[in-house]
Amino acid sequence: MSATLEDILHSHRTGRAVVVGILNVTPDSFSDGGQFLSPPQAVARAKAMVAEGADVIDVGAESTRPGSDRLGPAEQIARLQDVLPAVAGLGAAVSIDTTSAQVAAFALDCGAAILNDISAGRDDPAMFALAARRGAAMVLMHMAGQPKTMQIEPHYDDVVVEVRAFLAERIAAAGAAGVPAERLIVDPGLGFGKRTEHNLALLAGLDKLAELGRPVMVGASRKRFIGQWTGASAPADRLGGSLAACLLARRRGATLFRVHDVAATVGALKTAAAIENAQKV
Ligand code: HH2
Repeated sequence: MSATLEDILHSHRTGRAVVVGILNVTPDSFSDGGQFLSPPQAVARAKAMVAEGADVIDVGAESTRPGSDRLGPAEQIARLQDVLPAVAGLGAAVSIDTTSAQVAAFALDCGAAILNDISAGRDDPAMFALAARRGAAMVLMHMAGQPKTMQIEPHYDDVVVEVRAFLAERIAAAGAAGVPAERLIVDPGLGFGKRTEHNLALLAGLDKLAELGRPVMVGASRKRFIGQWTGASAPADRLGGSLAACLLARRRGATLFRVHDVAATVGALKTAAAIENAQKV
């Protein structure tokens, strides 16, 4: 059974693992660009991920890979309009990966329940007001800079302390705009203005982000740093590292896992849970 929105928003208390399947309706995403740009392919992909056990389908129409240019709301909506209504009818919660309140409002009208904003409400001042008005849940992600330039010499004195302070400040900003903390999920934004050592420190320090009292989402899936130890240059070859990151993130308190490989992730999480809950015999 897919998790309900309330299950998702309570997952940090119950420990329920929530698998978020990525649906990139884009020609240029770093891992699967162009594979799901046509609406029938996108909807088929969403159906397959739900059958594999995804609790949430995170739909995005704009790639935010390092070096990417931003895409306007009208272009995003054009890519989404024949996809979102069908995906919203599949039984999993739908999240919209956008920083535009106009795109987010369109997605909510189509049945989405979660706004996944990689700018944490900074790109578009109307985003928090929309979430407040419509009672939507929201993912607040940390990003240093903008996708175009974020990988040029990222620097932190203490990445875990700084990301945590940023997320705390954004939770407060959301609250001031009328979005209650109970509707929020936080995300360290792996790969968004971070070098490998920053990504590793954040994965190792997720318990410090969990102390914010909100569910923590982690998106390590197939990212470049994941290929570093195996030499896997093709994103699709980074499954082993993606699963390792996911299981260790869970150990440190993350409960939402944003992934490309849903079946493998569900299997890994279930196996790890069985081992952790093993009885003495
Ligand atoms: N990563 C990407 C996009 N959106 N949202 C959250 N909350 N957390 C993430 O880590 C995250 C995200 C990048 O991955 P992907 O969507 O596969 O690639 P692209 O941006 O090239 O479409």
